[in-house]
Amino acid sequence: MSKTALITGASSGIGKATAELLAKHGINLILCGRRQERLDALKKQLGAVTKVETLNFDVRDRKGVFDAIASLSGVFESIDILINNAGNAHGLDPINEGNLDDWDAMLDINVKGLLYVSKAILPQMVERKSGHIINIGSTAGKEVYPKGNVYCASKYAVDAINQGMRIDLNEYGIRVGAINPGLVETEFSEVRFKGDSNRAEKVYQGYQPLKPEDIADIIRFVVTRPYHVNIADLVVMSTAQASSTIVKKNL
Ligand code: NDP
Ligand code: 8X3
Repeated sequence: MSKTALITGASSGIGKATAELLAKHGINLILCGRRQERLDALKKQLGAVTKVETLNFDVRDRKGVFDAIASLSGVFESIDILINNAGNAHGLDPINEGNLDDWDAMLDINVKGLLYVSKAILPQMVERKSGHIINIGSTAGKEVYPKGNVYCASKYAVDAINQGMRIDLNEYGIRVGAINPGLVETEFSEVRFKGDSNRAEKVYQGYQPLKPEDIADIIRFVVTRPYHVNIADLVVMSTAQASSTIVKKNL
């Protein structure tokens, strides 16, 4: 029987590329995000290949998260794979100049949102004693970089939650692992720099960054391993990148 995966942040970047690839593997998809028109377009595109449902909620909205997940029925009710991907950086400022709304957004979305979605889905996985959770962390959750402060803190939190989930869910046979990408060219920098496209483009100029499809391919690898194999924590960077701050240009 086909598995069902719920992907948060499926309207763009890594989440969208993952949906496109998992569809080719016949995995039923629950695509989540706030931009319904994008989710609808993706559903139309992938609906010919696999079964697709969309859920529109802001991961910050605790009730919205639980109501949306409770509304699922049929093949979408039982979720085998949860991909906690929704998230962004907001701003890039020294901590003394940080914007409080940016800090709230990053902690509420990247940390609390991931927890809300997980809490809404975990009871069914625990009940069935099966499931696979993939948390999208970041190299920013492994190494703090200048002005990264609160975004890095949110991704260090994802690292801790990933470890905590794996420990607490071990007795239920639920697989938990994180994928921690370096620089991936998506809408991430557009969001970080609040629509300043010039500044966003510069982040990915002069070297070959990762593509969202590269991360999707790793997620595909992770979810297609035999049950006894759990990829617990994986860091992946562009060959041009050696650390958060060392990127070889014109490689
Ligand atoms: P994108 O900006 O392309 O995608 C972000 C996704 O998150 C969108 O689908 C967006 O959907 C969703 N999202 C954002 N805020 C919310 C919210 N409040 N509620 C629900 N959904 C939300 O960025 P990426 O694909 O690059 O980012 C995906 C993940 O990868 C993030 O967790 C990011 O931190 C992580 N990452 C990214 C890296 C990069 O260099 N790009 C590197 C390392 C990690 P919508 O706006 O429709 O709600
Ligand atoms: C995204 C990668 O280096 O921009 O998590 O923080 S970075």
